[in-house]
Amino acid sequence: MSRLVVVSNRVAPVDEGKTASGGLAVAVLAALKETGGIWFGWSGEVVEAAADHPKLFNVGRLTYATLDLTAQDHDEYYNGFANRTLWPLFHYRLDLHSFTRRDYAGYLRVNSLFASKLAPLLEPDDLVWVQDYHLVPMGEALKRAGFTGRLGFFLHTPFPACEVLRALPSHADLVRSLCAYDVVGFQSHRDANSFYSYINSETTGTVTADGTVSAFGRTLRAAAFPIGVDTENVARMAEGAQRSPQTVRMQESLDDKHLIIGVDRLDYSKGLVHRFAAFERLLEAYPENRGRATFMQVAPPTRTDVPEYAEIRRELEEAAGRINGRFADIDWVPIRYLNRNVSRRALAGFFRIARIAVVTPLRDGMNLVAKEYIASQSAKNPGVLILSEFAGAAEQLTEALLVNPYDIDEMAEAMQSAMNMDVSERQNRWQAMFTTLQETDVSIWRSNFIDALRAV
Ligand code: GDG
Repeated sequence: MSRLVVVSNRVAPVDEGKTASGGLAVAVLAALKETGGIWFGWSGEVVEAAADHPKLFNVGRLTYATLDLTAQDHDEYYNGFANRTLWPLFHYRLDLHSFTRRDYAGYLRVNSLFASKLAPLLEPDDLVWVQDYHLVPMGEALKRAGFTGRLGFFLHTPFPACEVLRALPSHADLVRSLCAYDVVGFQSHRDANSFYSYINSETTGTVTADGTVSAFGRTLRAAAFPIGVDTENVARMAEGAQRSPQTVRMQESLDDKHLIIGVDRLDYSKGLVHRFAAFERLLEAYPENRGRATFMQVAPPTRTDVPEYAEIRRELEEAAGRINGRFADIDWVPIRYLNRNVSRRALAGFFRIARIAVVTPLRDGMNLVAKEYIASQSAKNPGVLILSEFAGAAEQLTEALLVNPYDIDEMAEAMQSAMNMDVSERQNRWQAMFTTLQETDVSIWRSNFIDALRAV
């Protein structure tokens, strides 16, 4: 069987026996262990002078290969073009999107550097699977470095509508380099359709009904491959975690109030400011919820070198302080705002006891928190998911209370109906979504993509 080679911006080596933390890491590791292979990417280290060769580290049949970045590469490729140009653009934030030729050159340079260091490790029969927006030009660069085997790419973020993408000065190069892959996967049909419409309107290429794209002298398959979670595993962890000391402590501290939970990396795409405003509106418009609902937002900081992230953090601290100042009572604080990471097991326990999860990004590729929350519920007394229609997950989890996150009143109304929803409606909605998650879990995502690549 062909080896699998996964390329991602970050590689998080884990010793055998320990569990990987994130959804992607779990999915990728399982696949790599099955076929043997390489996981290649940035080590996470910023150094003065980068080494000539990747650091190699073997665990069984799997090799981790990592490169360090210089401060200039990190600044231009990662903080610059990836996180200040592509990330806001792909999340429809033209107001936050900035473009400089310097950052763009850094992005292309690091992609070429990665390709030149990976190419000598490859065999012609390998399946190379590149992950995410940091590495769009990697496939083309690998071809330039002499690799002739099969190349796949998966985009974890949304793919924006054509008119939004056109704001990127190098949009034509970006799409041309996507077309260098043999299989390109998107999170949702909406994203795949945005890609097709770009091909149809901005190039001389064509798209057939089954997603075969012919453009720039290449033929490739582009389609939706919605990522999932390890449903059974999350469900088992949540069931076990409900008796853990942290969950018990949380339950006791709630003092019979309903828990409303939000869990997101601290990122402006996640709609946190709007969400806080909606909770405030709930307390204003439906005062019976004062002293009856506690909203806990877990938001570990990320990308702290990027100024827009410091700004969103400031805005949220201000909102939490103001809302708590306005409504708190001697025995109840409306918002618990945790600006730090919580262990996976503790999160699973909190999901299990939360009556409502609010997952209301302004845009999101998929959103795994929505899926983890559903997987964590008990069948007898499940909670309610409030989900943004602009998360990729909304295409699958249609039985959630779907909301427009820009409509604060609508979100407050959804919280109010979730607070009062009877158990049979909660069970019906949950059962339908749990079945969807079982049918589309992360192992299915991974095997669908790899099968498509193998079939090339
Ligand atoms: C990108 C796309 C797409 C969060 N806080 C803590 C914590 N988390 C975990 C969650 C979940 C993961 O991080 C976040 O995944 P999301 O899907 O919600 O969002 P992104 O990080 O933006 O991921 C997204 C995803 O890639 C996969 O393709 O769905 O659209 O933006 O697993 O539980 N985990 C722990 N402590 C925390 O405090 N342990």
